[in-house]
Amino acid sequence: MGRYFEGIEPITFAGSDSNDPMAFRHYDPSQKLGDKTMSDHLRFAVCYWHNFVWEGNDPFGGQTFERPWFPADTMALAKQKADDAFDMFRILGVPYFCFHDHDVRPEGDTLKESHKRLNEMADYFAEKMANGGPKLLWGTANMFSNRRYMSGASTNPDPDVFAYCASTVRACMDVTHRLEGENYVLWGGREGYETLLNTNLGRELQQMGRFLNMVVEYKHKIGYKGAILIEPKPQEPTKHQYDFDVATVYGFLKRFGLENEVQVNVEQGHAILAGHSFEHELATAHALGIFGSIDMNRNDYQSGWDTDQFPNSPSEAALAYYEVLMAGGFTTGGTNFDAKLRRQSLDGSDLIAAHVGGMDICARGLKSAHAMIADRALEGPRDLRYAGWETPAAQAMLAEGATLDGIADDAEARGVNPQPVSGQQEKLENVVNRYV
Ligand code: XUL
Ligand code: CO
Repeated sequence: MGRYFEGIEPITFAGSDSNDPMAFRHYDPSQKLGDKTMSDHLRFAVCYWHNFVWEGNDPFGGQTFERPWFPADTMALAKQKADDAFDMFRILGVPYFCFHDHDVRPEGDTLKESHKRLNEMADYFAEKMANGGPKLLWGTANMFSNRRYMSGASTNPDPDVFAYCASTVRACMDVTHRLEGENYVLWGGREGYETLLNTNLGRELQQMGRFLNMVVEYKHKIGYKGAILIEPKPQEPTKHQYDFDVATVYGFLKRFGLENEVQVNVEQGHAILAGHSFEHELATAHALGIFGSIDMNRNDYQSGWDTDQFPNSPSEAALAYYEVLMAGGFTTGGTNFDAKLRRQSLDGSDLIAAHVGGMDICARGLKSAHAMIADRALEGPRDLRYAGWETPAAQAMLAEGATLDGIADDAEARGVNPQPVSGQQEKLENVVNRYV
């Protein structure tokens, strides 16, 4: 049987004048920005699930895509799917990929059989990865699709589901470790509730905290050096998810003593669902010291759903990479496209073109962000805005030993009478637009 992407040539950089839809106009992997190449800054990853598992269904209709490996319910079809997936990774030239256990192997009748199949697929991947294939950005477990998880994974009222999850996460962490995955992600798609009427919220949070502590202990036990990442999302599939947003996750980590062990994988679409901007979530993660990685897929602003679309806004990408660079750039993290086609985009070439456009938008955003930082275009005005705080007298107000009484007495003695200063928002928006 022929390969699915047969006839599609590897994508190359053609420069910004090119009108070839199958070429990069901005993403020049070896071009240096500062001391790193674009490829090292962006660390692109392609996700397995939306590209090779999702069949094009929506709440009102079923499969629209036809792929030669569907339904991938045998190991032979799972391997055919892997062959085509790695062809796509090679065509795009991405350095990383990501997968859930459920994406890559058909589920077995027992836990043990499922894990055996997962390990067989990991062997298959290992061979391809050793032969020039991409590396693993992160591995994860799908603990949300099967009906056993309908009432939660670690937060389930049934302790046997908690135990089932322990076995599943152990198997997925082992495989991620073996494939030298740089991160292990936990997205709590069912860790929340549909209605408080049947939910003991306090108990469920305790279960989730205990579970995450055991995940971290296991990481250290097996000597896994990658990062553990939580992926916040406020709702969908459940009405309310406990990992609502970055700030909520930070509070949860603090409560369970995990703020130095676990970071966040921030997804643009999830930020939008939470009523935030992507840059808000990234700046919060940076400020709290838990920035890890990003899922670079936007939402439609009108639908209110998690539409997982490829990024296409240069200014949104610029503001996102601005925050990524301000956080010091990626270490173990990267730019994962947790993005899917629209269900009318039927062809293999649609899959490639979608990633080409997404990678180009990110590269364009990165270039703008890098230039804004190099020129201190925002940092200069920002420093001036806070300059008053750099004086010894102002710093003393924040130091240990300062009291409300002392500061109040001093303010009254000096007769302080602060005069408002312009925030210059429009001028700064104009500055950003110059770089975009
Ligand atoms: C769901 C989502 C997941 C995670 C991995 O909204 O983003 O695909 O990225 O489980
Ligand atoms: Co995601």
